[in-house]
Amino acid sequence: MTTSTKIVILIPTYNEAETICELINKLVEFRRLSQYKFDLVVIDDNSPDKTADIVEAMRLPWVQLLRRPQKDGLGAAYRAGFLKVLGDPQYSHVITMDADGSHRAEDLPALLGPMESSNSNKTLVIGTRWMPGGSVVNWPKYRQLLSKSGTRYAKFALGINLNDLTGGFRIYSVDLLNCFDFNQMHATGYCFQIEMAMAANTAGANATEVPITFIERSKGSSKMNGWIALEALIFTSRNGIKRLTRVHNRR
Ligand SMILES: Nc1nc2c(ncn2[C@@H]2O[C@H](COP(=O)(O)OP(=O)(O)OP(=O)(O)O)[C@@H](O)[C@H]2O)c(=O)[nH]1
Ligand SMILES: [Mg+2]
Repeated sequence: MTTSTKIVILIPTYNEAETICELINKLVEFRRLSQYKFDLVVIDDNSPDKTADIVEAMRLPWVQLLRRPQKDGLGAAYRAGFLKVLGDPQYSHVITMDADGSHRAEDLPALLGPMESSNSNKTLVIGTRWMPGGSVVNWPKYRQLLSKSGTRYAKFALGINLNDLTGGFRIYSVDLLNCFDFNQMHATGYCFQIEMAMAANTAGANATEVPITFIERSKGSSKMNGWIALEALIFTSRNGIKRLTRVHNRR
């Protein structure tokens, strides 16, 4: 760890009252033992189940809450979170993770290793389900198929050589994030993760994949729906056609 390494974790929440405490308590424990004294920003879209109040009641000085007025999708929540932390010069790296228990604090050391050893300032570390050592637990077969085929399609169409383009357990260096134009990013659902991977690829990021174990949520409810899957399909196809047209015109 260099003296300039300061990490902030972003966690978007919508109706995660049943899971957020458990995750933050795991992060408390991880932070206690870790050399990294990271901060945490929870970005909540006015969850009716009072997720934000639960976070506030924990009264942890290193945890901030970004309260947003209404549900506006994962992408918009993350963009607001990124804009907030990029305005704070103390941070060098940003970790993103889900609140529903699917991303395990236990996998953080595996992600932090490549961040630490990266010799580029444009660092991306992706927690990957679909590589040797990676796995999913209790995830229905149709979700596995959707995730794997979505990534394969996006990998081919967008020319990104990564094996899990829809997962959100990642580390970005701030130098990499500063290359992105968030005003030009509009994805709403998990398509946002594809959009971020595409932006990282365009910016020439030094990307490393590490295997993670992804656990299907056992509490609360998924925000996944048909529109979210369709959004990812349309986004990938549109940008894939643009890319292939560019490649063709260069020939
Ligand atoms: N602030 C905010 N957070 C959201 C929104 N939609 C989803 N999230 C959060 O984003 C993370 C991922 O959402 P999930 O419901 O787990 O969606 P998913 O991981 O695509 O779907 P599953 O795999 O079925 O769980 C969770 O922490 C959610 O609470 C939203 O509109 N606003
Ligand atoms: Mg989830």
